[in-house]
Amino acid sequence: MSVFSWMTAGESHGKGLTAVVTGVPAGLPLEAKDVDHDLARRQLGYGRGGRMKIEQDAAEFLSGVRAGLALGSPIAMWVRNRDWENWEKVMSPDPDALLDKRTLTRPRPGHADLPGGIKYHHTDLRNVLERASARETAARVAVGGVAKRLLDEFGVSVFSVVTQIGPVRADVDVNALTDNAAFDDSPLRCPDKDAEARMTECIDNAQQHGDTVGGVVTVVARGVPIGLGSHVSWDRKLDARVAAAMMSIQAIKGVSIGLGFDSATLPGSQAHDEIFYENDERSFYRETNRAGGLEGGVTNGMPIVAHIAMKPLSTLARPLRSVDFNTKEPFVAQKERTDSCAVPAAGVVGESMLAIVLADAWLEKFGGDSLDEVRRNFEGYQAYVRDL
Ligand code: EPS
Repeated sequence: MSVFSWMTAGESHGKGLTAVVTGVPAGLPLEAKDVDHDLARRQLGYGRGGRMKIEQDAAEFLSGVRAGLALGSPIAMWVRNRDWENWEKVMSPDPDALLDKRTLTRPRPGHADLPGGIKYHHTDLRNVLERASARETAARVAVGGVAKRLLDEFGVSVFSVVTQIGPVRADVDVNALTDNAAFDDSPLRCPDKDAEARMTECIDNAQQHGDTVGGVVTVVARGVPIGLGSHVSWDRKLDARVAAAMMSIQAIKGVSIGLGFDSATLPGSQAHDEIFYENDERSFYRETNRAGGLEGGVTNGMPIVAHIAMKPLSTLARPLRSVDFNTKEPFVAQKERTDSCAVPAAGVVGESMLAIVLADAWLEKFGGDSLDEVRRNFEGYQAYVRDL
């Protein structure tokens, strides 16, 4: 069971999104701006569609925080959907909601529409779309903001970079990056400007053809101590927990850590990180990071490096073939307003998921009811590691 546990609720065109987080130590400084910064970053990126012009995401704390400090009680956050005003009659919880308007009966290949509709006995597939939508990631980013705030107290930073859009790969030394600042303002959050120009062309081209495009994001956490996660059981292995968290993000189809799939092509002599020792602050250290910061499910003190592959979004302006759910007649899938590329946004969501997994592992190892207690536990352990 997670120490830092959380859940989200909310539909894409409902009133808004709710997130509840438990296990946050009392005394953690927390303000809406800590969360809002990433909510705004998640809305950016070249290739986003009309919806992002409507929304201006901001979180309101409904409980668990007083005078800028966490109380130790469950934290509830609320992110309003501004688009609700356009959907109020259709999405109303009241029995007189307009159920015959804006129905979805032609499932989009790649979305949860068809399997979700069959599983839950829905005939209007909007009932699936509304929760499967990546709108839910705004609530995850709010939770990630809380997790990042905790990690920040201990000098851990989490950031991401777009390394591929469609077939265009960037040349980026991810181990040399230290934060988001250098590229957060660029259209695709990519430090390789030549590649970024070709990436935007790739998105334009897809858009012109009514198509969508995916890509790869690399998410990095720096300042992570040795010893988070564990080798002792499958469900405590931190690499597995990172992979599951990343895979749970809408439209993510692949996750790898460090050299990932490339390590399968290399001899052992080139796939691992040799061990060195200095009798100073560093103690045991590495000069390479092929493992992406994780060995045997345990952090090894190097940055965590996770790559996530996003498929092209499944709502297409020029839709694929499908079958009407009710009449069983062949049709093209339903057209819905959509983004043509949301890879930079997925990077911000990936940061949130990595921060959440790390906050959980952090509290598992150094946990206490108050921030002071967590700090004492952490500092005691760090002193032991330094003295090795
Ligand atoms: C999404 C479809 C689009 C995106 C949405 C995810 O929404 P709409 O159908 O309202 O145009 O904009 O993403 C968000 C709303 C968001 O906040 O990221 C989908 O089908 O997953």
